[in-house]
Amino acid sequence: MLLGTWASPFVIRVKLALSFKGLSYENVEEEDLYYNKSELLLMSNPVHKKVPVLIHNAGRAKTEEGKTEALKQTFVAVETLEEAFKECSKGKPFFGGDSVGYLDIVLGSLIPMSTDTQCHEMARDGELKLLGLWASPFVTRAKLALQIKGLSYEYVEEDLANKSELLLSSNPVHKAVPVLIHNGKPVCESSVVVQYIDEAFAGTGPSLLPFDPYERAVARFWAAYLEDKLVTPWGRVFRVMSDEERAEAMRQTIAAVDALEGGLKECSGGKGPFFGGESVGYVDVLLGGLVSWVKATELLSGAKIIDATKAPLLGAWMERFCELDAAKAVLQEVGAVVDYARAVQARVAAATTPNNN
Ligand SMILES: N[C@@H](CCC(=O)N[C@@H](CS)C(=O)NCC(=O)O)C(=O)O
Repeated sequence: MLLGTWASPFVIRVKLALSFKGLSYENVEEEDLYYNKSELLLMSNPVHKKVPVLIHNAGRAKTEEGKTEALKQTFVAVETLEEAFKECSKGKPFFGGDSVGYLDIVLGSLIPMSTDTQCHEMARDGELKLLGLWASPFVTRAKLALQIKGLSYEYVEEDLANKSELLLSSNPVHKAVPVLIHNGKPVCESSVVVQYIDEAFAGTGPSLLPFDPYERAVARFWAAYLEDKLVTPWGRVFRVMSDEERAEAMRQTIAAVDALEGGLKECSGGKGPFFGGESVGYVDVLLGGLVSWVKATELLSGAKIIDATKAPLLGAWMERFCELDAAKAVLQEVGAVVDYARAVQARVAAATTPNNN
Protein backbone atom coordinates (compact mmCIF):
# COMPACT_ATOMS: atom_id res chain seq x y z
CA MET A 1 0.00 0.00 0.00
CA LEU A 2 1.30 3.48 -0.88
CA LEU A 3 0.23 6.53 1.11
CA GLY A 4 0.67 9.64 -1.01
CA THR A 5 -0.71 12.68 -2.73
CA TRP A 6 -0.89 12.93 -6.49
CA ALA A 7 1.02 16.25 -6.61
CA SER A 8 4.09 15.18 -4.61
CA PRO A 9 7.28 14.60 -6.64
CA PHE A 10 8.53 12.32 -3.85
CA VAL A 11 5.46 10.13 -4.18
CA ILE A 12 5.94 10.05 -7.96
CA ARG A 13 9.45 8.61 -7.40
CA VAL A 14 7.99 5.67 -5.49
CA LYS A 15 5.22 5.19 -8.05
CA LEU A 16 7.83 5.10 -10.82
CA ALA A 17 9.89 2.49 -8.93
CA LEU A 18 6.83 0.32 -8.32
CA SER A 19 5.79 0.66 -11.93
CA PHE A 20 9.27 -0.18 -13.32
CA LYS A 21 9.33 -3.26 -11.08
CA GLY A 22 5.86 -4.20 -12.38
CA LEU A 23 4.42 -4.33 -8.85
CA SER A 24 0.73 -3.75 -8.21
CA TYR A 25 -0.25 -1.86 -5.09
CA GLU A 26 -3.11 -0.05 -3.42
CA ASN A 27 -2.77 3.71 -3.82
CA VAL A 28 -4.18 5.60 -0.84
CA GLU A 29 -4.49 9.33 -1.47
CA GLU A 30 -4.09 11.60 1.59
CA GLU A 31 -7.16 13.83 1.34
CA ASP A 32 -5.85 16.82 3.26
CA LEU A 33 -2.13 16.65 3.92
CA TYR A 34 -1.93 20.12 5.45
CA TYR A 35 -4.86 20.26 7.84
CA ASN A 36 -6.12 16.74 8.40
CA LYS A 37 -3.57 13.95 8.07
CA SER A 38 -4.91 10.40 8.25
CA GLU A 39 -4.40 8.30 11.37
CA LEU A 40 -2.58 5.76 9.18
CA LEU A 41 -0.05 8.39 8.02
CA LEU A 42 0.52 9.71 11.55
CA MET A 43 1.03 6.16 12.81
CA SER A 44 3.23 5.05 9.91
CA ASN A 45 5.54 8.08 9.81
CA PRO A 46 5.39 9.59 13.31
CA VAL A 47 8.76 11.35 12.90
CA HIS A 48 8.20 13.46 9.76
CA LYS A 49 4.42 12.91 9.23
CA LYS A 50 5.02 13.10 5.48
CA VAL A 51 4.21 11.10 2.36
CA PRO A 52 5.30 8.88 0.69
CA VAL A 53 4.99 5.91 3.01
CA LEU A 54 5.14 2.41 1.55
CA ILE A 55 3.46 -0.19 3.74
CA HIS A 56 4.69 -3.69 2.95
CA ASN A 57 3.44 -6.92 4.47
CA ALA A 58 1.51 -5.27 7.28
CA GLY A 59 0.56 -8.76 8.48
CA ARG A 60 4.08 -10.26 8.31
CA ALA A 61 5.71 -11.67 11.46
CA LYS A 62 7.10 -8.70 13.33
CA THR A 63 7.52 -10.16 16.79
CA GLU A 64 10.43 -12.37 17.83
CA GLU A 65 7.91 -15.18 18.50
CA GLY A 66 6.53 -14.85 14.96
CA LYS A 67 10.02 -14.99 13.44
CA THR A 68 11.05 -17.96 15.59
CA GLU A 69 7.90 -19.81 14.55
CA ALA A 70 8.56 -19.10 10.85
CA LEU A 71 12.15 -20.34 11.24
CA LYS A 72 10.93 -23.52 13.00
CA GLN A 73 8.58 -24.25 10.11
CA THR A 74 11.49 -23.80 7.67
CA PHE A 75 13.61 -26.34 9.55
CA VAL A 76 10.73 -28.83 9.62
CA ALA A 77 10.38 -28.41 5.84
CA VAL A 78 14.14 -29.06 5.39
CA GLU A 79 13.87 -32.32 7.39
CA THR A 80 10.95 -33.42 5.19
CA LEU A 81 13.00 -32.56 2.08
CA GLU A 82 15.87 -34.73 3.37
CA GLU A 83 13.48 -37.69 3.50
CA ALA A 84 12.11 -36.80 0.06
CA PHE A 85 15.69 -36.69 -1.30
CA LYS A 86 16.34 -40.26 -0.12
CA GLU A 87 13.13 -41.42 -1.74
CA CYS A 88 13.57 -39.61 -5.10
CA SER A 89 17.34 -39.94 -5.65
CA LYS A 90 17.60 -43.62 -4.74
CA GLY A 91 21.25 -43.19 -3.74
CA LYS A 92 22.14 -41.01 -6.75
CA PRO A 93 23.37 -37.34 -6.43
CA PHE A 94 20.19 -35.53 -7.52
CA PHE A 95 16.48 -35.59 -6.76
CA GLY A 96 16.20 -36.65 -10.40
CA GLY A 97 18.71 -39.47 -9.88
CA ASP A 98 21.76 -39.25 -12.15
CA SER A 99 20.54 -36.05 -13.79
CA VAL A 100 18.96 -32.83 -12.54
CA GLY A 101 15.17 -33.05 -12.08
CA TYR A 102 12.31 -30.67 -11.31
CA LEU A 103 12.97 -30.48 -7.55
CA ASP A 104 16.71 -29.95 -8.13
CA ILE A 105 15.89 -26.88 -10.21
CA VAL A 106 13.42 -25.46 -7.67
CA LEU A 107 15.81 -25.98 -4.76
CA GLY A 108 18.88 -24.98 -6.78
CA SER A 109 17.37 -21.57 -7.47
CA LEU A 110 17.63 -20.81 -3.73
CA ILE A 111 21.39 -21.49 -3.57
CA PRO A 112 22.48 -17.94 -4.55
CA MET A 113 20.70 -16.65 -1.43
CA SER A 114 23.11 -18.56 0.80
CA THR A 115 26.32 -18.31 -1.23
CA ASP A 116 25.92 -14.79 -2.59
CA THR A 117 28.10 -13.24 0.08
CA GLN A 118 31.09 -15.51 -0.53
CA CYS A 119 31.00 -14.97 -4.32
CA HIS A 120 30.80 -11.24 -3.74
CA GLU A 121 33.79 -11.30 -1.48
CA MET A 122 36.03 -13.24 -3.86
CA ALA A 123 35.09 -11.03 -6.78
CA ARG A 124 35.69 -7.74 -5.07
CA ASP A 125 38.51 -8.18 -2.60
CA GLY A 126 41.49 -6.02 -3.51
CA GLU A 127 43.44 -2.89 -2.83
CA LEU A 128 41.87 -0.30 -0.49
CA LYS A 129 43.05 3.26 0.02
CA LEU A 130 41.34 5.87 2.22
CA LEU A 131 41.87 9.59 1.62
CA GLY A 132 41.11 11.34 4.91
CA LEU A 133 41.68 14.04 7.45
CA TRP A 134 42.37 12.99 11.05
CA ALA A 135 39.86 15.43 12.57
CA SER A 136 36.98 14.67 10.20
CA PRO A 137 33.99 12.89 11.78
CA PHE A 138 33.00 11.73 8.29
CA VAL A 139 36.38 10.09 7.73
CA THR A 140 36.08 8.51 11.18
CA ARG A 141 32.92 6.74 9.96
CA ALA A 142 34.84 5.13 7.12
CA LYS A 143 37.70 4.17 9.47
CA LEU A 144 35.21 2.61 11.91
CA ALA A 145 33.55 0.55 9.18
CA LEU A 146 36.93 -0.71 7.91
CA GLN A 147 38.08 -1.50 11.46
CA ILE A 148 34.86 -3.33 12.39
CA LYS A 149 35.06 -5.41 9.20
CA GLY A 150 38.74 -6.16 9.93
CA LEU A 151 39.89 -4.82 6.54
CA SER A 152 43.39 -3.48 6.03
CA TYR A 153 43.89 -0.37 3.95
CA GLU A 154 46.36 2.34 3.11
CA TYR A 155 45.52 5.65 4.79
CA VAL A 156 46.49 8.92 3.10
CA GLU A 157 46.14 12.13 5.16
CA GLU A 158 44.99 15.08 3.03
CA ASP A 159 45.85 18.74 3.51
CA LEU A 160 42.54 20.44 2.71
CA ALA A 161 44.32 23.76 2.12
CA ASN A 162 46.34 22.04 -0.59
CA LYS A 163 44.30 19.12 -1.89
CA SER A 164 46.12 16.32 -3.70
CA GLU A 165 45.58 15.61 -7.38
CA LEU A 166 44.28 12.20 -6.33
CA LEU A 167 41.56 13.76 -4.14
CA LEU A 168 40.55 16.28 -6.82
CA SER A 169 40.30 13.62 -9.50
CA SER A 170 38.60 11.07 -7.21
CA ASN A 171 35.94 13.43 -5.85
CA PRO A 172 35.65 16.18 -8.47
CA VAL A 173 32.10 17.06 -7.35
CA HIS A 174 32.62 17.87 -3.66
CA LYS A 175 36.45 17.71 -3.40
CA ALA A 176 35.89 16.43 0.15
CA VAL A 177 37.10 13.53 2.28
CA PRO A 178 36.50 10.68 2.90
CA VAL A 179 37.16 9.01 -0.40
CA LEU A 180 37.62 5.25 -0.43
CA ILE A 181 39.51 3.97 -3.46
CA HIS A 182 38.92 0.29 -4.12
CA ASN A 183 40.91 -1.31 -6.93
CA GLY A 184 41.39 2.17 -8.40
CA LYS A 185 37.69 3.11 -8.27
CA PRO A 186 36.68 5.99 -5.93
CA VAL A 187 33.64 5.93 -3.62
CA CYS A 188 32.61 9.27 -2.05
CA GLU A 189 30.26 10.45 0.76
CA SER A 190 30.77 8.82 4.15
CA SER A 191 27.33 7.14 4.32
CA VAL A 192 27.83 5.71 0.83
CA VAL A 193 31.37 4.60 1.73
CA VAL A 194 30.11 2.74 4.83
CA GLN A 195 27.39 0.96 2.82
CA TYR A 196 29.90 0.13 0.09
CA ILE A 197 32.32 -1.43 2.59
CA ASP A 198 29.47 -3.51 4.00
CA GLU A 199 28.28 -4.70 0.59
CA ALA A 200 31.61 -5.18 -1.21
CA PHE A 201 33.00 -7.15 1.75
CA ALA A 202 29.81 -8.91 2.74
CA GLY A 203 31.68 -12.11 3.56
CA THR A 204 34.22 -10.39 5.84
CA GLY A 205 33.51 -9.54 9.49
CA PRO A 206 30.07 -8.63 10.81
CA SER A 207 27.31 -7.16 8.62
CA LEU A 208 26.49 -3.53 9.28
CA LEU A 209 23.14 -3.35 7.49
CA PRO A 210 20.49 -5.91 8.47
CA PHE A 211 19.70 -8.73 6.02
CA ASP A 212 15.95 -8.12 6.10
CA PRO A 213 14.98 -5.42 3.54
CA TYR A 214 12.46 -3.84 5.90
CA GLU A 215 14.95 -3.58 8.77
CA ARG A 216 17.45 -2.20 6.26
CA ALA A 217 14.93 0.44 5.23
CA VAL A 218 14.39 1.41 8.89
CA ALA A 219 18.16 1.76 9.42
CA ARG A 220 18.44 3.93 6.29
CA PHE A 221 15.52 6.08 7.46
CA TRP A 222 17.34 6.86 10.74
CA ALA A 223 20.62 7.41 8.90
CA ALA A 224 18.89 10.03 6.71
CA TYR A 225 17.31 11.57 9.81
CA LEU A 226 20.72 11.79 11.48
CA GLU A 227 22.23 13.61 8.50
CA ASP A 228 19.33 16.04 7.91
CA LYS A 229 18.24 16.88 11.42
CA LEU A 230 21.35 16.51 13.55
CA VAL A 231 24.52 16.75 11.45
CA THR A 232 23.31 19.72 9.37
CA PRO A 233 22.51 22.13 12.25
CA TRP A 234 25.45 20.82 14.30
CA GLY A 235 27.85 21.69 11.46
CA ARG A 236 26.52 25.25 11.59
CA VAL A 237 27.55 25.59 15.26
CA PHE A 238 31.15 25.98 14.05
CA ARG A 239 30.46 28.05 10.97
CA VAL A 240 28.11 30.83 12.10
CA MET A 241 29.31 34.02 13.73
CA SER A 242 26.64 35.48 15.99
CA ASP A 243 25.84 34.03 19.43
CA GLU A 244 22.12 33.95 18.48
CA GLU A 245 22.78 31.89 15.34
CA ARG A 246 25.04 29.52 17.25
CA ALA A 247 22.45 29.10 20.04
CA GLU A 248 19.75 28.36 17.44
CA ALA A 249 21.98 25.77 15.71
CA MET A 250 22.64 24.11 19.09
CA ARG A 251 18.92 24.15 19.92
CA GLN A 252 18.09 22.35 16.63
CA THR A 253 20.88 19.82 17.18
CA ILE A 254 19.68 18.98 20.70
CA ALA A 255 16.04 18.81 19.53
CA ALA A 256 17.00 16.14 16.96
CA VAL A 257 18.35 13.90 19.74
CA ASP A 258 14.80 13.41 21.13
CA ALA A 259 13.55 11.59 18.05
CA LEU A 260 16.84 9.75 17.63
CA GLU A 261 16.24 8.19 21.06
CA GLY A 262 13.04 6.70 19.57
CA GLY A 263 15.05 5.58 16.52
CA LEU A 264 17.51 3.69 18.74
CA LYS A 265 14.59 1.96 20.44
CA GLU A 266 13.05 0.98 17.09
CA CYS A 267 16.27 -0.18 15.41
CA SER A 268 17.68 -2.14 18.36
CA GLY A 269 14.33 -3.89 18.91
CA GLY A 270 15.24 -4.16 22.60
CA LYS A 271 17.93 -6.74 21.66
CA GLY A 272 20.94 -4.69 22.75
CA PRO A 273 22.45 -1.28 23.32
CA PHE A 274 23.16 -0.54 19.63
CA PHE A 275 21.09 0.53 16.64
CA GLY A 276 22.20 -2.82 15.21
CA GLY A 277 20.89 -4.61 18.35
CA GLU A 278 23.53 -6.67 20.14
CA SER A 279 26.29 -5.55 17.79
CA VAL A 280 27.10 -2.31 16.00
CA GLY A 281 25.32 -1.61 12.71
CA TYR A 282 25.13 1.04 10.00
CA VAL A 283 23.54 3.82 12.10
CA ASP A 284 25.95 3.10 14.98
CA VAL A 285 28.89 3.69 12.64
CA LEU A 286 27.41 6.95 11.28
CA LEU A 287 26.65 8.30 14.76
CA GLY A 288 29.82 6.75 16.22
CA GLY A 289 31.98 8.77 13.85
CA LEU A 290 30.67 11.91 15.52
CA VAL A 291 31.32 10.90 19.14
CA SER A 292 34.59 12.79 19.75
CA TRP A 293 33.07 15.87 18.12
CA VAL A 294 29.90 15.56 20.24
CA LYS A 295 32.09 15.50 23.37
CA ALA A 296 34.23 18.40 22.09
CA THR A 297 31.12 20.46 21.24
CA GLU A 298 29.75 19.83 24.74
CA LEU A 299 33.04 21.01 26.28
CA LEU A 300 33.15 24.12 24.10
CA SER A 301 29.50 25.13 24.48
CA GLY A 302 28.80 23.90 28.00
CA ALA A 303 25.53 22.35 26.71
CA LYS A 304 24.84 18.61 26.70
CA ILE A 305 23.99 17.20 23.25
CA ILE A 306 23.45 13.61 24.38
CA ASP A 307 22.03 14.03 27.86
CA ALA A 308 21.55 10.64 29.56
CA THR A 309 18.85 12.08 31.84
CA LYS A 310 16.69 13.01 28.81
CA ALA A 311 17.85 10.33 26.36
CA PRO A 312 18.88 7.36 28.55
CA LEU A 313 19.21 4.88 25.66
CA LEU A 314 21.54 7.19 23.73
CA GLY A 315 23.47 7.96 26.92
CA ALA A 316 24.04 4.22 27.46
CA TRP A 317 24.75 3.81 23.72
CA MET A 318 27.57 6.37 23.89
CA GLU A 319 29.23 4.66 26.87
CA ARG A 320 29.03 1.20 25.27
CA PHE A 321 30.20 2.53 21.91
CA CYS A 322 33.31 4.11 23.42
CA GLU A 323 34.20 0.75 25.01
CA LEU A 324 34.39 -1.01 21.65
CA ASP A 325 37.86 -1.98 20.44
CA ALA A 326 37.11 -0.38 17.07
CA ALA A 327 36.12 2.90 18.76
CA LYS A 328 39.25 2.88 20.95
CA ALA A 329 41.39 2.31 17.87
CA VAL A 330 39.78 4.95 15.69
CA LEU A 331 38.08 7.79 17.63
CA GLN A 332 40.05 11.03 17.89
CA GLU A 333 41.36 12.29 21.22
CA VAL A 334 38.73 14.79 22.45
CA GLY A 335 41.25 17.46 23.56
CA ALA A 336 42.79 17.49 20.07
CA VAL A 337 39.32 17.94 18.53
CA VAL A 338 38.61 20.84 20.93
CA ASP A 339 41.80 22.60 19.75
CA TYR A 340 40.93 21.88 16.11
CA ALA A 341 37.35 23.20 16.55
CA ARG A 342 38.68 26.39 18.20
CA ALA A 343 41.02 26.91 15.24
CA VAL A 344 38.09 26.45 12.80
CA GLN A 345 36.00 29.00 14.72
CA ALA A 346 38.94 31.45 14.76
CA ARG A 347 39.37 31.04 10.98
CA VAL A 348 35.64 31.68 10.41
CA ALA A 349 35.82 34.77 12.67
CA ALA A 350 38.89 36.13 10.82
CA ALA A 351 37.21 35.56 7.46
CA THR A 352 34.00 37.36 8.43
CA THR A 353 35.46 40.24 10.48
CA PRO A 354 35.81 43.43 8.35
CA ASN A 355 39.43 44.48 7.99
CA ASN A 356 39.67 48.03 9.36
CA ASN A 357 43.35 48.57 8.55
N1 LIG B 1 28.64 14.79 3.40
C1 LIG B 1 30.05 14.52 3.35
C2 LIG B 1 30.78 15.53 4.19
C3 LIG B 1 32.29 15.41 4.02
C4 LIG B 1 33.02 16.67 4.47
O1 LIG B 1 32.41 17.73 4.73
N2 LIG B 1 34.33 16.57 4.60
C5 LIG B 1 35.12 17.74 4.93
C6 LIG B 1 36.12 17.39 6.03
S1 LIG B 1 35.26 17.16 7.56
C7 LIG B 1 35.92 18.13 3.69
O2 LIG B 1 36.61 17.33 3.11
N3 LIG B 1 35.78 19.38 3.26
C8 LIG B 1 36.42 19.88 2.08
C9 LIG B 1 36.87 21.28 2.22
O3 LIG B 1 36.84 21.82 3.33
O4 LIG B 1 37.27 21.85 1.23
C10 LIG B 1 30.31 13.08 3.84
O5 LIG B 1 29.49 12.57 4.61
O6 LIG B 1 31.28 12.49 3.42
